[in-house]
Amino acid sequence: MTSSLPLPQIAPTVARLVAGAPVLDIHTHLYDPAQGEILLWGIDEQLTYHYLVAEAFRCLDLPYARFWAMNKTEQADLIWRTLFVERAPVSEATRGVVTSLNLLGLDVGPGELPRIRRWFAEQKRERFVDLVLEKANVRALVMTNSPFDDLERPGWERGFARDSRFKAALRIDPLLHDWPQAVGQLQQMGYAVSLDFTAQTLSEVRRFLADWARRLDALYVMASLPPSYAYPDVSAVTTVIEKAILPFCREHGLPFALMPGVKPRLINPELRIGGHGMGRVDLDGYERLIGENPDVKFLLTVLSRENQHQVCVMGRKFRNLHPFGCWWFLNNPVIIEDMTRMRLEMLGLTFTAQHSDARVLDQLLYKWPHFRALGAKVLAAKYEDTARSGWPVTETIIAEGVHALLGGEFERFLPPPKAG
Ligand code: HDL
Ligand code: ZN
Repeated sequence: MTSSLPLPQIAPTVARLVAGAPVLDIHTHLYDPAQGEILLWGIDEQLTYHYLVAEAFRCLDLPYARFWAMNKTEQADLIWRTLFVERAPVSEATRGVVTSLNLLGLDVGPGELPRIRRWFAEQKRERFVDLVLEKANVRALVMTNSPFDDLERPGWERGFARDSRFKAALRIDPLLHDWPQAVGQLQQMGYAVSLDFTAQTLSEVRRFLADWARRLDALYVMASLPPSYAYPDVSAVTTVIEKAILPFCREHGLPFALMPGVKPRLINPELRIGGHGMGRVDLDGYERLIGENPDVKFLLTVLSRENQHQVCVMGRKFRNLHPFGCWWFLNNPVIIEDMTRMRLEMLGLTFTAQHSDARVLDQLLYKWPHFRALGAKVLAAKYEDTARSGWPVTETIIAEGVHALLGGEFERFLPPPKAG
């Protein structure tokens, strides 16, 4: 064991260890390179990320339809001009583009877009995947894989050689958000389901979950939920959770990842996938759901800042609950610092501090560096507090804590895989 560090050595040691720690990124919208074009990468995909589209429209009188009629390059040009040339990239998402380009060693400035595009045009996707994962120091990541996605499903049905760095998660939102639509798709996939929740329908939904969890080798089952959902109610959501998802998770030993707080209907449909809103959640129902199923493991990330303290209290009550990440509208420095410090002070090292939610591969080159700087700052303060209280803080202790927060605790939380 290394000797305890003098107080002034703690912050630099934390900074070095956080900067150098390989990350397991437990929630992304990236895809295995073998899945082809749905794995997004490159400057034009970065610039047309829905966060930036939404921010650009704040500065434009352009009719939305005119923007959507443009091709990807034209959209990216407009966003670059609007958010990077006519204004400084101060927001988290615009600053992220700068960070990622800088980490790739590219000169960044208002007039640099043509040269940046030429650099990307020379890159090969497979090599770029290795380059980004290496520079971002991401040892593995978890995708968001939906059998209900007509673009993604055929590749899984054909099968492909997996890249072991790209783990899978079974995303099943339509089962909860739009049961009639899900029934139609399940029937087309060969499952004998009907709109009524008969014993056969529920058994067939469980078979669907088992088939796809096996096909994906999924680490967990995942769904987002509206702020209005309050377990238990008389809706289809509760029936599907209680009669299909929980029995499946219990039988197959997979965690159920809950993501409450997203409004199901777009609050501005003109922005397309950038049009979602958020709301504060009544977490009391989730306390019941998690507390009444101690033999099921739950991952939880909630979209509203106002909910974060209660999530920490829930984490203290239920050992089958693993809070994770600073999700979506929370992924901003001012909130990340607050959430991470509160979690450390209430949960110790028993949570996953961040996930990238990256949709474009290049985003790993900003979401992780931005978090590492903040995480190091907060973690150093906590280890200094521990040292001031008299505990011998060593480099080994810090390295173990950093590993826990960046994927190690998630791996410890995952139940051992069950046969079959
Ligand atoms: O539901 C989710 O997983 C969210 O992360 C959405 O995909 C959202 O559009 C997003 O990309 N957030 O970062
Ligand atoms: Zn996501």
